[in-house]
Amino acid sequence: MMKNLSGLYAALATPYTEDDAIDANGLKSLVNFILSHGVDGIYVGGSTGESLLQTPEEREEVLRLVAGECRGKAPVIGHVGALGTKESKRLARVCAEEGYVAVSAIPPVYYPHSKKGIFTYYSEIVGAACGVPLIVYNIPAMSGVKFTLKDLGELLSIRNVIGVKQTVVDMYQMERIHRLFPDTLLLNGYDECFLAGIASGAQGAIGSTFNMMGWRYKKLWALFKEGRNEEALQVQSRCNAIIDVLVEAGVFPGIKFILHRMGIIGSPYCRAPFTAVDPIYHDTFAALADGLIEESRQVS
Ligand code: MN9
Repeated sequence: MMKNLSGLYAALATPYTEDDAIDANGLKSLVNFILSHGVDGIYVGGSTGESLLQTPEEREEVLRLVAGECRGKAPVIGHVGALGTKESKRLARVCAEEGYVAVSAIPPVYYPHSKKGIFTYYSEIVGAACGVPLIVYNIPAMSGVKFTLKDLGELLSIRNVIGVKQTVVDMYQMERIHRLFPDTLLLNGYDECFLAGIASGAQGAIGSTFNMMGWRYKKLWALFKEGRNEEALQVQSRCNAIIDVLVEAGVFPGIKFILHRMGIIGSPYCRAPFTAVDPIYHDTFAALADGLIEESRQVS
């Protein structure tokens, strides 16, 4: 059951209109661009989607809009993690109504909760998801919550918790999850570690840079499966040369700047307190965007 959710999912960016509302047209355009270039599905409302900067109503709106656009075309995973269980449960119900194949959640952030509190949060989300399975979003660098292997094992023993979005550079932990919990759907979270992740047992990935160059990861994965590892590494290195600049300039504003320049979304802005890309990066990003749009035409 879990293995059939393996694949590449874009961690969808959320475009906004000039007056800071959810841009429904931008979302549709972005979803269709992504799906026409080799990505299998969409991960909605995660870190890249800036969900924690949106009101609960806006998060619901995005979940519904994207589900509507993907219906009959591609599977969607809905991120429902929030500061409080109540909001997460509400969003999990929305995902169930809208036909999401899975829900996913960061641990509850800001307040330091006991492990028991965190496990109960996940159990309650699963309970609200009406049978839709859950993928734990393990991202200690941003959530501040470090799961040990034992913790992950405990979470995975909750009924209907089927997988982990493993956004951790420690490939030893990736390999151990794969080895010790072989039935787990294990999805790589850092695009710059994609090759290392799939080599360590990940059965797919969720990535922010799949918004703008998903086809490269599809190619990389195919090369890996064929045992052409040096060529796979070359593709990874080409991706990472871009990710290096994104990390320096700010990943999410950088991705949106590029998507805007590619003509896929109508405005490049992220929600405050994110700041716009510093002008010193504009030329570099513009050149990258022009190269990527050209490359995308060759693959579609
Ligand atoms: O969803 C993304 N995680 C975060 C996955 O942004 C926290 C990644 O795709 C990263 O943005 C990317 C750059 O570090 O690997």
